[in-house]
Amino acid sequence: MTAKLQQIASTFALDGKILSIKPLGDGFINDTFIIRTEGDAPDYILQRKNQIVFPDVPAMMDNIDRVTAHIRKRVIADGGDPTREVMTIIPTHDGKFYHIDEDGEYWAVCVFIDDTIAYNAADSEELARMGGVGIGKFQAQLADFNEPLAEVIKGFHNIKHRFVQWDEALAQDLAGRKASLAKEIEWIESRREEMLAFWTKVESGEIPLRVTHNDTKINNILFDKEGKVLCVIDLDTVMSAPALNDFGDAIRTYANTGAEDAEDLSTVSLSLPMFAAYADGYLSQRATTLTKSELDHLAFSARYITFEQVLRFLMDYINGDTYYKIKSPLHNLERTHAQYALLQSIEAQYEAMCEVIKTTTAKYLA
Ligand code: GN1
Ligand code: MG
Repeated sequence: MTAKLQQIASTFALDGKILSIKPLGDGFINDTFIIRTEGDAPDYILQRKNQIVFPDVPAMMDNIDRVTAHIRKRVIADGGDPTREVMTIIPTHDGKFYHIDEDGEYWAVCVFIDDTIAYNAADSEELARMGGVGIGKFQAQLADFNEPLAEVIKGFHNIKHRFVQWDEALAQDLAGRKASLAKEIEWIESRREEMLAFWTKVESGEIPLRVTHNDTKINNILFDKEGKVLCVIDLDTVMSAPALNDFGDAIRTYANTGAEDAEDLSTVSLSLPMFAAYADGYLSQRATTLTKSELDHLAFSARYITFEQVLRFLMDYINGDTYYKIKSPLHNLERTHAQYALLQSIEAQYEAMCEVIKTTTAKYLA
């Protein structure tokens, strides 16, 4: 543990003496450490927030503070365990939810919830179903949260905004890679119209805004030993957005038979049984609340979010790898290809996915 990390950690109001601080996990955005403490005191997660991605960390932490306070009340009212079923963020000694170090870097701390499992991939339909229940419940807990939330990342899942960034990236061609990417660029361009057409339904209000997580990939959820969702973590991107984002982004990970960055593309496809299992769990919590238009676009949301992810990985490659952390020079291009293989598999099974949503919705509306 470096003296610097120790000094940063000590600005937060932690219980117990710090034993060690070590790197944890492999997030694409922030740097994450685990603080182990002595005796009965909880352990903690310390994160250096990525300022390129999150330009207003105080506003982000304020979102998280208010949203977790709201969920905590609901958990208590339902007789749950507020120390385990919602994230607890820890203030500094002077009462802020972030610390700025001498280099101008932002840090935040939350309690580490032990005896939980985080998965990088769903390994059974039961787990996928439980994941769907968890995100459905999370959205339900926030259904009556009516305060405005800061837009921590401008146009995060707004494809119209993503195309503005995309056009700019192509025009600038910062890394000089555009010429070698004709095929991949066509993947994006050929779907531009249908994706923008969907966004007009959000703009018109046909698809409502709700409080959503916006990054529901499977490793952002803590499961208990029985396979039930205990707590939804990584709340950095909680914002007002279409609820569909959370469904689509979950399908992108739970129902992918391969890895997000698989090099062997034959391993990548959408598993219809996993899709059906997640949809069943999610709709068990949400079918009676979502509008008809939302329900009608659930299957499409998997195409939408996966397409957006292809665009974002490719755009980062075109920009010279400035957003996502990469493990090798071609990593963003490999991610692009692997997510595109998933998108093609989703498109090929789209009618069957729509059928699944129809029958599952009918089951819960009956
Ligand atoms: C990032 O923070 P993390 O690693 O859970 C990204 C998501 C992407 C995901 C791709 C703030 O998620 O939007 O879908 O990588 N988060 C942000 O795996 O950009
Ligand atoms: Mg994460």
